Amino acid sequence: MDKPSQKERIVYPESLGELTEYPTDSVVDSMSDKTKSQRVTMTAPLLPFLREADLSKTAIFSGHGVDPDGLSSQATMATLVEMLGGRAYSFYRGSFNRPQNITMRQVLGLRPQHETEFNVEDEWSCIISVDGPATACPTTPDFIIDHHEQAGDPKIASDVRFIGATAAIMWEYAMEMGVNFEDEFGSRLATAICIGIKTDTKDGTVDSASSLDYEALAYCLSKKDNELYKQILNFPKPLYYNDMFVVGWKNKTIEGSFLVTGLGIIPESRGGVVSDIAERFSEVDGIRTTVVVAMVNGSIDISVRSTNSSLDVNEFVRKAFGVGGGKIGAGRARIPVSLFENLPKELSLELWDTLYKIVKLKALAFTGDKR
Ligand SMILES: [Mn+2]
Repeated sequence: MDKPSQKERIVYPESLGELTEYPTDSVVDSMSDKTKSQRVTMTAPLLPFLREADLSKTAIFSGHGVDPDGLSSQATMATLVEMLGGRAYSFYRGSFNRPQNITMRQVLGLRPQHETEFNVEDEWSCIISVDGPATACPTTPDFIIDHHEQAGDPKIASDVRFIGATAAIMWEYAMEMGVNFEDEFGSRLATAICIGIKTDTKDGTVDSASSLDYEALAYCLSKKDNELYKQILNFPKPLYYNDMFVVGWKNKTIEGSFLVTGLGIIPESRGGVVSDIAERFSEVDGIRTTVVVAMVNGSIDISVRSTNSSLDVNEFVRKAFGVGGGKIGAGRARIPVSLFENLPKELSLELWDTLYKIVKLKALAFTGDKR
């Protein structure tokens, strides 16, 4: 199949003109019934291209870190690739440093490899990016299926819709391909998709959640393996979680509705706790924005959570810390400083003290007028 034109690459209903994004529910609601039915027939627009592509050795990449939406999107895409006669290999970035992701991997038998295992020299026939910035792929992907805004075009075609979860888009492809969700394999896949959509849409509460998210979630809930699902939802919380909560709570500084705290020096394998604590502390009565900082493997890791709708978290993170970014309500900055690695303990602790003071100062200075 010839490379599709730019117009084919960007998916939108004809009637909406040059919209480059998939209609969100508010747009869909304002459409006439005729337009709505056009939208319904426009499912899985990349399937014809995938059918034509050489999928014999396909690499599937996802986001900067490991998360349930990325894992389930990769698992669904891998299933489609195999159904189309190809072989799929999934690669993750970052690390499995969250206990729920570790449980999900184990319970569902997922086997993604770290991106360092990917060798561009191996003859890959196809590269697919799902649920993450495609520009982070080691090479320009052939296909992009995503709900994140993308900075560049793929080689062949993309399907980017600004909805709650990539897993919901992938579910649509799976339905179109006739994936059997009734057998053991299918119910495991449905379980993965459930966790992906639940997590990214925060149980349907994020503003970007769309009817496709709800439809996919409802369907997959009815097909899931309930035992596995419960195991993942009720994942065992490691002991260090409570230790870290205590450390974070003891170290906190509250100014107005801002809470800033530091967790000290922690290993990469526990790095996921930083954003979990930010999330938990921002639920405290009277607190609207939480900044949690830790030194994780020689990097300064800062996580921000906010329920303050007047605070632009992306702007806050960039202005306060000079790097990183965010989306509505959540942000992160990770400042790698190789100089800080493998220091004698005493020096590490001194360094941590100073760094924490600096982060606190910057965070509170910027937010002084927005308490
Ligand atoms: Mn996602």
